[in-house]
Amino acid sequence: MDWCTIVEVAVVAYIVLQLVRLLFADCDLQLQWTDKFGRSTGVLTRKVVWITGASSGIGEYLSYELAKAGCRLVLSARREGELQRVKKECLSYGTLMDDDILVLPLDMLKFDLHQPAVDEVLSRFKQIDVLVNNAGRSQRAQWEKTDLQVDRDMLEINVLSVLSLTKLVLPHMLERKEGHIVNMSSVSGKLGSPLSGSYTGAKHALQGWFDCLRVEMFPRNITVTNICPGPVFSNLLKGSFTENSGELLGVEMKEGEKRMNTRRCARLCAVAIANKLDEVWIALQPILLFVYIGQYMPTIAGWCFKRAGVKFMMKFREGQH
Ligand SMILES: NC(=O)c1ccc[n+]([C@@H]2O[C@H](COP(=O)([O-])OP(=O)(O)OC[C@H]3O[C@@H](n4cnc5c(N)ncnc54)[C@H](OP(=O)(O)O)[C@@H]3O)[C@@H](O)[C@H]2O)c1
Ligand SMILES: *[C@@H]1O[C@H](CO)[C@@H](O)[C@H](O)[C@H]1NC(C)=O
Ligand SMILES: *[C@H]1O[C@H](CO)[C@@H](O)[C@H](O)[C@H]1NC(C)=O
Repeated sequence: MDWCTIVEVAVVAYIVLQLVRLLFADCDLQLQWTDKFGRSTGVLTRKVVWITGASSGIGEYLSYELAKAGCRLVLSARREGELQRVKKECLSYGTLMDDDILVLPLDMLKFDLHQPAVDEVLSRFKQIDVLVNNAGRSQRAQWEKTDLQVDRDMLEINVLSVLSLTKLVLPHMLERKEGHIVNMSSVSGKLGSPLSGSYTGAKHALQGWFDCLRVEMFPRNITVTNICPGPVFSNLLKGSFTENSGELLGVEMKEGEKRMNTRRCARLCAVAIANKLDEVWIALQPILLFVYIGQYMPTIAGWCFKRAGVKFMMKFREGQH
């Protein structure tokens, strides 16, 4: 065999190996590698992490992962009782003292309360190392029936409230010359998800805002991470928007549905944060494959998704395959 053939065989073997890895993965290949060989979440010990939407779902379980890693935590959401429950569970791991966890009720839609909240965190801990913008609401609605007010409300909660809080925390991070902003985007921030027009639009917007921020902040030692989960068990569908303004979807996710386990998703989020990755995708197959095809072969993906149709796509989103 000459050198050319050896190189060709090596390249083909490498591609096949990556494809096989991908077929069995529940997250993008960089994150999968980092989970096994990257820095442990222990590097986050004693860091001050502020999580919005910590009373339920991904935010709740991320709080548990970070408590195990010994992070000092600020837990925010609207329901104080639920936040106290999460705090109790965090304390049960024995890594934190009562003083290390601040329960800070905050309605993200009350923009004028953002500055007092930031002040309270800083007066308590003197620093904010990581802000996790996780609070958010999803949607099920037909595009043409969606009230414009729903689009407005979606932008308020999933984009503008996040921008507002981030802008108030950034000056502190810039002053310290270190900091980490984490955005909970979605697979819908990468692909057009049928029956979630306003949600998909809002997550795409967030993605654009943060991709820009990342480049501006790099020389100033501030990291920006976008996390894009696919379907994960949580209470997301209970509080989702519909087509009509002011209405809640009120759907419970059921156990038999094919969605990622919340704990696993939170674990991968923690790895992404500890290793300061720019963007991660966390999803079961075949959604993960859809994201890869959408990113690397957009023309082929566009052709396929249109023809697959709404019903077919929704089967995967609702975990009914
Ligand atoms: N689960 C999935 O399949 C999935 C997939 C992709 C992306 N995501 C994203 O992950 C994030 C977390 O969602 P989840 O699935 O964990 O849903 P979840 O269980 O419904 O949690 C949402 C959290 O956001 C908080 N929240 C909602 N409105 C708020 C407001 N106005 N002010 C303050 N907090 C508010 C809720 O707390 P209170 O009700 O106590 O305020 C709750 O803690 C969202 O950004 C979502 O878009 C989820
Ligand atoms: C950048 O931030 C990291 C922590 O995120 C810190 O350890 C390091 O000292 C900072 N570097 C500079 C130059 O400030
Ligand atoms: C996170 O999302 C907010 C808006 O939702 C955006 O302003 C911000 O730039 C994003 N941050 C990053 C680092 O992507």
